[in-house]
Amino acid sequence: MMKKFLWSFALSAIVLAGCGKKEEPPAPAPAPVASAPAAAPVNTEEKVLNIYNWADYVPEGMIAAFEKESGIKVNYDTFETNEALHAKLVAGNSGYDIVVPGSVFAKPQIEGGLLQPLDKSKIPNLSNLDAPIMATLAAKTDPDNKHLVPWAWGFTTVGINKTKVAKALGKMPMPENAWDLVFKPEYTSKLKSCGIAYLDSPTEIIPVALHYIGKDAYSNDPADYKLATEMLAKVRKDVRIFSSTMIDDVAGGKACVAIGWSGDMNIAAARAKENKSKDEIEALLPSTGALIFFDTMAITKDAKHPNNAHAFIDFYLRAENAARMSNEMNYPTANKAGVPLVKPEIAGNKTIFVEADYFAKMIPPSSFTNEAREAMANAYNSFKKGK
Ligand code: N2P
Repeated sequence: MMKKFLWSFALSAIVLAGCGKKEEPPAPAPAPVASAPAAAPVNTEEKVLNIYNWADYVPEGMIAAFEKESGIKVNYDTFETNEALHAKLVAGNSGYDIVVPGSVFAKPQIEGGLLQPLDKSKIPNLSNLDAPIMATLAAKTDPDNKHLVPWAWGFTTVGINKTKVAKALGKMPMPENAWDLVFKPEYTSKLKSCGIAYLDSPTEIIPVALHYIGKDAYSNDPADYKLATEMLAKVRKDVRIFSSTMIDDVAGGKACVAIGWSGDMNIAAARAKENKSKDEIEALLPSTGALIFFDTMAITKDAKHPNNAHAFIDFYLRAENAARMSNEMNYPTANKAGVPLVKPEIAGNKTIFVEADYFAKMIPPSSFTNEAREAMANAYNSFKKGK
């Protein structure tokens, strides 16, 4: 009888831990020695979690569901660029527990000690992640996958309002390489009438410009930056918006062509439909390839709520939550267990989950040295100013 009771107690403790619940098993009976026994670790953190993520990246209700189940109050803030997040982390005391840098920035952040290693024993759902993706992340960015857990991946590409672009181009056919629409004066001079928008971030635009002129998107060579800047200068007068609200700008008709993110362009397409617009919006797959990005969750080195952070990471890694992200935000998940739960129309959308043939053409993320980041910021700022 006693034996059976103990067994079921142990099992329920394991099950509770697996559910990410906060209950702790009662302390074991004191051992018959004079010194006090070591206390079982207790989560003494206040029930708060501060998250800083990209805008338009979390399905509606997901944070509320976590709060309800865990009793942890989440403060959820958003940013628009890797630069904005990076500046906060470098300054220190950001107040955030979980941040979601692109892997290109996460690497220097790990090396700079801005992120803390994960306690993997608190994240059993790590086993849901796609092993080849994790191996790539380990090889290129985060040795032994110590710090980073994928939120989503996607790519930077050209998005268009097909209807408006066709009108603005008139007799001119669509180019074979969609990057021409945003970088080639023959096209930009026509499309400026319906609005060209670029993401407002050096590390989004300069790598794409480098790729367009046939250079390494993550080049460290100042001569390459000079060439990219010269190319960009030719289209500067045609660019109307440097956007940090790209979904609205494209869905609302302020821009007909954009350098934007794949999922956001798909969200814009869906939003335009909801708004009963007759215009058709589309993310394109440029013939020379688009730039892949990987956004990763990490815990800041000075996080005040690391236990709560681990609990949230494990919650997000449940197959059904990962699938909801893909279904609602239009970004592919790196959660293998979640993939079968993705709706067929999302899984089958070639501009969300790209096909193997196109994937092979895409430019994988690398990382920026501090010097390269600085060179990009300079190149971008002079481009933006038009000088
Ligand atoms: C947020 C998309 C972020 C993608 N909607 C760029 N890392």
